[in-house]
Amino acid sequence: MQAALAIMAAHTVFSAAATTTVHHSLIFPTISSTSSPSLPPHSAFNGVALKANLRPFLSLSAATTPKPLTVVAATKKAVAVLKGTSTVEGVVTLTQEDDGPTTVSVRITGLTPGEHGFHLHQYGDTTNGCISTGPHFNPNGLTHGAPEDEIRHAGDLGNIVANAEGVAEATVVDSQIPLSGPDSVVGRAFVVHELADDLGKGGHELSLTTGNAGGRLACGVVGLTPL
Ligand SMILES: [Cu+2]
Ligand SMILES: [Zn+2]
Repeated sequence: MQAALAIMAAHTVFSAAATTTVHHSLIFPTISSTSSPSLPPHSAFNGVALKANLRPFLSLSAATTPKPLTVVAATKKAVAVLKGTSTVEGVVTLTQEDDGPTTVSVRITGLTPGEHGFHLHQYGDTTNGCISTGPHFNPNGLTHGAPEDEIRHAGDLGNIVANAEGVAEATVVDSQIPLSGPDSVVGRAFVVHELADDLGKGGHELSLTTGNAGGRLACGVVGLTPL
């Protein structure tokens, strides 16, 4: 406490010299009521109050930094509910053990029989329908490909196949779509397309960006779910 007061006092001098503090007194109007009579008058003290408030916050976040590193070794689970403007809809669940591959279980109904491109797109933003989910999730800046290709978007999960009833069920295991870390797909979106994804090999002008998979039938944002 003595040390903290000493630091505050030190900042008092600095702040009083360096800043005008009209805004501070508006932001922290209650702080000055706790001021000790020995501290300088309002304008200088309120500058200190701002810094004194920031310091504990910063040291708190520094103290908690190691914690996520230990929590990483665990099962993670997420889900996406896909909807669109048509009757196409579905549910996608994702599970990942530790830093292993992610298992994606897909069930989508209302499709035309046959292949449909299936991707993770960059944004979990559906404010303008599936269009606002942006391009394929591509953290490494590569061109479009098949899931088994070395050169692919992380979001390239290939095709799912609908049966005669329009139901597509699949289980995909992929190592480029983790549920935590800098390339986490939580908060991004799955999209199922009108047409087959040509996996970058169709020779169409869109083959190397979208696989020429046509319109976006349904999409859903990936969110965390209980284990
Ligand atoms: Cu797509
Ligand atoms: Zn792609």
